[in-house]
Formats: sequence, structure tokens, C-alpha cells
Amino acid sequence: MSAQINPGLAVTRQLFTHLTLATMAPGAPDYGLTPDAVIAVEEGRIAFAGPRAALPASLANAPATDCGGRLATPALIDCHTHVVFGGDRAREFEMRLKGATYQEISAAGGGIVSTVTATRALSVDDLVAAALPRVDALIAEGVAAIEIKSGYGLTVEDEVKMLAAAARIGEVRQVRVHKSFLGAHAVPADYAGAKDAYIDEVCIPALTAAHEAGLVDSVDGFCEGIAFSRAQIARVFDHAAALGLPVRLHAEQLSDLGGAALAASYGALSADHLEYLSADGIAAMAAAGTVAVLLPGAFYTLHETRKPPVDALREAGVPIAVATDCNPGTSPMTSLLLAMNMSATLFGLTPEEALAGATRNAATALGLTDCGTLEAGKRADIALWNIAHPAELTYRIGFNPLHRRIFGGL
Ligand code: DI6
Ligand code: FE
Repeated sequence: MSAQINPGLAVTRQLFTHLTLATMAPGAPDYGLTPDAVIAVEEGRIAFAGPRAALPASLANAPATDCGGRLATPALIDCHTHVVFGGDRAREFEMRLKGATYQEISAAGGGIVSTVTATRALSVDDLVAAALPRVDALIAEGVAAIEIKSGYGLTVEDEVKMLAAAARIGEVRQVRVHKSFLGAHAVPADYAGAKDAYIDEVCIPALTAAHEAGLVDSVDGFCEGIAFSRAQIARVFDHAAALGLPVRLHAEQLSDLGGAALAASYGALSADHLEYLSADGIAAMAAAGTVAVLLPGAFYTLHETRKPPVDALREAGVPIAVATDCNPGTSPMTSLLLAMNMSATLFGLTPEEALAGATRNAATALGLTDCGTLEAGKRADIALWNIAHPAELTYRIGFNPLHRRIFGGL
């Protein structure tokens, strides 16, 4: 009697033919562009991706899908989002355009506090329902993995609830979800003026509870004058380290507090925003292998003028990723393609860097080693596009040329 391993997991093999590939493999020049190419998929993973003439004979006799000469890239990865939240801030946007100050908006019940109130009022099911149209917009652009943060609950119960909603999204949609605990995002009204007490009494217990529930893949924070200091973030990161969890940080968005260097000292997966990043911060990130995640949607929405130091990051060899930062206050954006366009037009990334930033380097920012390029052994997470050259993905504004997204070979 033969033992059946993995009953229900069919040994499927399939070919995608008549393709141009942008493999985005590390070190491959010019996007890893490969004309007249095929991809062979076995059990949800890429068995071969390359020139048709080099396809091993052992893989040649599989059912084939003719892709009509289309361009294949790795499926996209949005490595920084706050896509789970209640309510919206459209009225606040209106007030700001009419000249209202942040204080006036806060006094009228707006700002981040209004999102916290709206998020606390929703159940897990309600939060999932609110987030799905945003997630679906990302998936429709070929996104196969998405990072989702907590940070609008700010109580133990509500932070856990947000991460439970994030996890549920990965069950009801064909998308991989990386869950980041962001208890140190803002100070809730009942802890106004008592940030240290909030860290000790809410943030760290919430992290423990969320971790015990299996809901934390990494630990994030917001290091900024309006949020938390280096010392406060360090306390959260010490707790993350004790739990064996990797960290990432919102750093140097509005001022230079040395957050990126702090994050790098914990071996952070990423430091994000970085408009005010210093030379020391760059050196620390380069030494730690910390990815620089650029968020042009927030830069654009806030009318910022100080740009992240892209040339210096490049020179130092820091990997650069690009993400939507989808959130109701500073980046109400559900298009990773638009974030790629903005990263080029506003920050000076090349279209190739923008695509690497939404594929290979975004995977690194999430600690994922099994996706982000079209290479043998990786998951078959592939985007097929109705375009001739990958530069078009970054060049176009508000146009979605996705033909089909392949997720784990399906
Ligand atoms: N940086 C930001 O700009 C946002 N969060 C963060 O960490 C603001 C989020 C909001 O206003 O809702
Ligand atoms: Fe953010």
C-alpha cells in the first residue's frame, strides 16, 4: 500500500507560453527582460522561467496556456498599508482644502482620532467588509501579497480585532497578508500627555495578546514628535525582540529623530517614509540590510517638499521599495501602480527601480524569500499585462493594464 502524502494536493504541471518576461531577478540587467519565453509551473511553484528554447524536455509536455505575447512580471506586493480601518476622512479633506487648520479639524472631531473612534465601533466582520473594496482594488492591479497594520484600535481588544480582520482578509481573498502590529501609532485621547503609560499599559500588553493569538508577523511603530520617541519605540522593539518578532518603523517622515538608525540596530526589515533620513541613518540601514520603503502617496497628500534621499540610498546599496501607505488620513490611495508612477515623478526612481520596489524589494521588506521575482523555486505569483514593455507600468497614470493575475499557479 502506498502512503498518500498531501491528499487533495494535485500534482499539477502547466505551461504559460508566448511571453516576454521581466524576471526582476537580482543582478539581471534591464528588468531581466526575456523575449520568446515560457514559464513552467509545478504544484504552485515556478519550475522554469526563461527562453522557450531552454525549456527542459521533462517540463515540455504539460497543458499550455498561450499568453499571446504578453508581458509577465512577478505579481506585485504592497509592503506598507493601513487598509483595515473604519469610516473615512473625506470631510476633513474638504475642510483642509477650505483652509481649516489641523487644530480646527481635531476640535471638530476629525484627524486620526476620528478613525480610531470609527474603527473601535466596528466588529471584525464590519472591518473586513470595509477593507475588501480597497483590497480588491489592489488585487485587480496584480497584487498578490499585502502588508496590513493595526494602529487604529489603541486598546488591547481593538488592536487584536484589527489584526484578526487582517488575517480574515487572507482567508476570504486569494492574497497573502503580512500582519504588522502598530500599537505605537498614535496616543489615544484617554492617554493624552501620558505616552509612556500608554506604551506600558496598552501597547505592550496588546502586542503580547496579539502575538499569543498568532496575529503578528512583525512589529511597527511611528517615531515622530506627534507620535512616539526613540526611547518609547525602543521599549516596544525590546518586547518584539523578546517574542522573536522582526520590526519595521515609520521613521523620518516629518523630522529626523534618528528612527531609521534605531530600527536598523534591531535588524529591522524596513524603515518607511524617510524624507528626513540622515547620512547616519542611511549607513545604519545599509549595514543592517534594512529596506527603505518610500511612500509617495503620503508625500503628495501632505504637500510635502522634502524628498527622501534617493541618490544616497542608491549609492549606499540600500534596497528601495515602494508602497501605497493606504490610510484614510495621509494616503487614501488604493493603486500601487500610481504609487510607482509617483515614486518616479516625485522622487526620481527609474521605472525599473519602481517595479523592483513593488516586487523583489517589497518581498524583502516583508521577510518573504519565496516571491518577488520570476525564478525557479519561487511561488507562481505572476502578473500578465497588456503592455509591451515594463516601463509602461510606471509611465501610465490611472491606467490598469492587467490581463490576469496568477496566484500560486491558479
Ligand atoms: N504616518 C502617517 O502619515 C499616518 N500614519 C503614519 O504612521 C497618518 C495616519 C492617519 O492620519 O490616519
Ligand atoms: Fe503608514
